[in-house]
Amino acid sequence: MTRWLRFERRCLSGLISMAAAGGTNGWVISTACHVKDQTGSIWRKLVLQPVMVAKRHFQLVLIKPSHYDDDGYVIRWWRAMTPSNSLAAVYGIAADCAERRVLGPDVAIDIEVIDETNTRIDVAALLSRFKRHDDFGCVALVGVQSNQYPRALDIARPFRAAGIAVAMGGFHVSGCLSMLDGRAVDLDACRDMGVAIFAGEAEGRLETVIADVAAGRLAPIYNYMKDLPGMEGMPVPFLPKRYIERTLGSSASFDAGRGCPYQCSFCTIINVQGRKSRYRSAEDVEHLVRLNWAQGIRKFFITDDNFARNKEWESTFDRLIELRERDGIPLSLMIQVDTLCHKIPNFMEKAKRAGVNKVFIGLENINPDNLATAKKRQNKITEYRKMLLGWKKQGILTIAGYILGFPADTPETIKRDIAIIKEELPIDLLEFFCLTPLPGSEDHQTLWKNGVAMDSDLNRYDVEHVCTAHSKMSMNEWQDIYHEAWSLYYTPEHMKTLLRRAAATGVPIGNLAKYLFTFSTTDRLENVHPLQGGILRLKHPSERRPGLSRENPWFFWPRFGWETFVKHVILTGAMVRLLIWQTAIMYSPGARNYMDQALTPVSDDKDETLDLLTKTTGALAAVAHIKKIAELTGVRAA
Ligand code: B12
Ligand code: SF4
Repeated sequence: MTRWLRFERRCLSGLISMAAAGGTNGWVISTACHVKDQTGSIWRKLVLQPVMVAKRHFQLVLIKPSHYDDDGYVIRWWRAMTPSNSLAAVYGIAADCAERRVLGPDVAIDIEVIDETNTRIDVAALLSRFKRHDDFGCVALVGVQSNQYPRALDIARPFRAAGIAVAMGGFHVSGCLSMLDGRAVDLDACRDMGVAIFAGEAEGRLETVIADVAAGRLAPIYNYMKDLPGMEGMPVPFLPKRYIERTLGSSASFDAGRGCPYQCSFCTIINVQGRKSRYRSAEDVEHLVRLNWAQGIRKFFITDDNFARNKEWESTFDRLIELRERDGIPLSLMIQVDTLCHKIPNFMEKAKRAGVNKVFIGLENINPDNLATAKKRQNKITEYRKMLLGWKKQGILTIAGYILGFPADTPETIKRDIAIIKEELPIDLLEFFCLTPLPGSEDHQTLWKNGVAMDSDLNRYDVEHVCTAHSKMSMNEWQDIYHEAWSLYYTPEHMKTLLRRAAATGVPIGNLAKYLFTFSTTDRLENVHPLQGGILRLKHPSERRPGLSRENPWFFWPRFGWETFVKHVILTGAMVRLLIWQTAIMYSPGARNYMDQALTPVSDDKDETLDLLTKTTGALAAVAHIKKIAELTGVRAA
């Protein structure tokens, strides 16, 4: 039976749409899609099938693995910092399969979600659950990155030993199949264990995997790398509130698009998700916002690596603006953009109106020679101040990513560059990464083809550990300067300056103080990147990496308790200090008029004398190049 209904802005899910279609008691959606008619109206086409009482329940357990810390313990928190969009994306697709009863009208699909960064995996309970259902179902290891691959295999092991089907997807397997020979790096471990490898994206394909598991014919490999699906009308990322609440601030996530036109050599994304912009429609985005708002969730991390290059950025912002301004949904958004986004007319203004209050910028480095070696020529350091001041004008908090270990970097130049950034660039938060040959990137492929030594432990490919040699620094020097970078940037003096800049530019000062708290303490106290951080680190002796000795609980628990206590005393001190600074700055009489070099409006002549543009040969060349263009065209760079 087919039903059509005009796309209803307020419809929350397929089932509510069906009710609007005139009652569907006894029917479930078999397929659903959006179709536009000649008048531009959008219709939702529903193909219904009769519902039957489920005779069997297929168990689909979605697990997003974490990885091991330097002591070999799984990184897990009471509340993790950020939600997993990979889980939300796969859950959305799985829920759609369940709603459509893809295994037949009398087979239900029960979905369980485990994000290991905030939930301990109870293998015994899961195994007995499978047993209750005659082992009918599978474990899906979701969004597995290279650093999570060893842990993912360790999770798979007991399930495979019990004969449960296991499939794995995500950036490691997809990146390796896209750039390497199909066996590297360590993919044979999956084959040996009988874990199915899924490369590519699950939209439109997950039901094949589920059907194959149900029929007992799960293939060793599903490779869709050459066939990336369109995103319009596809099931949207979604997680029930009980899972979202396990992350700080109860923020949900979605990718409004995938693909990036640039060609940075360290990037895996372009080789996995492609360089063509694929996107969800504004209707899809509205649908997912309403689904979340219906469960009280209004904060979203839009995970597109570069939302500014999403071809539908404007229609997406326009729809979000409508939802916010017309329908009163108090949206709060974080987006990721490039350093040229300020050149897109209306982009920043619409971002503000749509509810963006945090923006992540891939700054990467301030030495043009470094950017050129990484093929990141689109990053123009001469534009950095204009772009950052543009965000400041909107009162939006900026977070910039900074990569350490490019060819021209040494500990001394890194220290100098961090000092220049603090003085001259109006960035709120800076986060550091080590340049890493991630499997799936061009850099990795080049080293791999040339037989250059790289760390064989994938657990360390978390962009925090040094994984290959550098021509100007020893590996130890590089690793040390990575950790030192955090304390060089987050000094008490600079944190006060950042709070003063926030008070002067309308950036929410309380919000900034919260982030300063996390960014200034996580690497130092927890030895992990803030993106992998959270509140209250949890550990269990049984979760130690195989091959490392299991610690005696009589030593383990007292030590763990003491470490936790000491850390929290230090954290309380840091929090109190930030609160005092924040309050003092907020109520100081001249707070709104604070001015420093970084906040000074761009004046091309004066900017030319900044250290940012004079301390490296690359910077001098960039300025000379701009002057030459200005002379030739008679126009100053906008
Ligand atoms: C948002 C994001 C985050 C968020 C959320 C994590 C998440 N995975 O959702 C946060 C901030 C927490 C984060 C942290 C980190 N991240 Co991150 N992150 C991203 C980003 C920008 C988007 C992720 C996303 O939503 N993708 C869209 C989803 C839908 O794609 P997907 O995961 O590939 O899933 C699809 C398919 O693979 C497939 N699929 C996936 N699993 C399965 C399973 C089965 C069974 C099947 C059938 C299909 C299937 O279907 C999905 C839907 O199509 C990616 C880059 C990117 N464009 O993906 C980097 C990326 C994944 N992150 C990366 C890294 C390194 C990290 C950190 C280690 C950094 C750090 N040191 O802190 C941490 C790790 C923390 C953690 N616990 O995951 C790297 C991984 C590189 C690699 N090859 O390993 C990436 C690729 C960025 C990069 N630098 O290249 N990250
Ligand atoms: S801009 Fe970002 S997503 Fe695009 S290629 Fe460069 S690193 Fe990758």
